[in-house]
Amino acid sequence: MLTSEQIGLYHEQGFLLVPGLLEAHEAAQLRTEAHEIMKRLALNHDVEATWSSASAADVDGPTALQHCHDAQYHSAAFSRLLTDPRLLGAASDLMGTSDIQLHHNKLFVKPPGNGSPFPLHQDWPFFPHANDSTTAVIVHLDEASELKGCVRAVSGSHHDGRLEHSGTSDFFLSDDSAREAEATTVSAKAGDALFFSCLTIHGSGPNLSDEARTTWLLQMRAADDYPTVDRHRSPGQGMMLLGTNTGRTPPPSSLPTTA
Ligand SMILES: O=C(O)CCC(=O)C(=O)O
Repeated sequence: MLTSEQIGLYHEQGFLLVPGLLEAHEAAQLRTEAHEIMKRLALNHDVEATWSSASAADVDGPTALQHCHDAQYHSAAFSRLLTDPRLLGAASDLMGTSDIQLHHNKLFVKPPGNGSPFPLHQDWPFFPHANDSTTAVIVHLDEASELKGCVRAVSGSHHDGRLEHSGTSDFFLSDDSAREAEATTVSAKAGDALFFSCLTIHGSGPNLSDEARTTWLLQMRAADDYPTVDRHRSPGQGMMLLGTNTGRTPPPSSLPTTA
């Protein structure tokens, strides 16, 4: 699915933007679904997901971030996306396995003008796994420029291994100021997919534009990896997205609740 150059770049950088993984019209349809889900949810739930540690120096007043976890329980369009062969073909090339499980997925809408930033972090503390195989893909459902608060990532940071994080529900890099200057912005178009490892330092800026930024984020793991802490359960976790189950995942109830 991917070229050897793309796979090599992923291993070098710890992230890879795959342009045009979805057609523009597919991204546009999913964007409409995402915004309709968010409107329905907002009638009944709090959809706010700004990190307690987020601070947006450039925004006057509070920032906002809408989220919806487990999007496949809200629209079948996202069930289909979960097993999209283009997405999983690329994931398989990058993860080096053809047996891939769902960890969780979520929609994010960063509203115009005051969309919340994400502080720099690695993903592993949110769901520690024995082999750190967990890999994310952000599918962009509309354009993500620097002004709209696109992702920023530190190239090569996955080679540093597990770094110390602060926080209890959201985990952010303890020593983020040293890494801020190293982060590069990864702007994307609708339909582009950004893959990154759970060890890659990343975050994103505030949305200062006049349009929402809309993304769907899928977290996957290799089927022969397993959680070491009972943290971040979600419905459908462990579902085979690609290949077959090698049967090692311990039940969450057998795991400690802290690392
Ligand atoms: O989509 C973004 O802006 C960043 C999301 C992110 O860093 C995360 O969910 O771990």
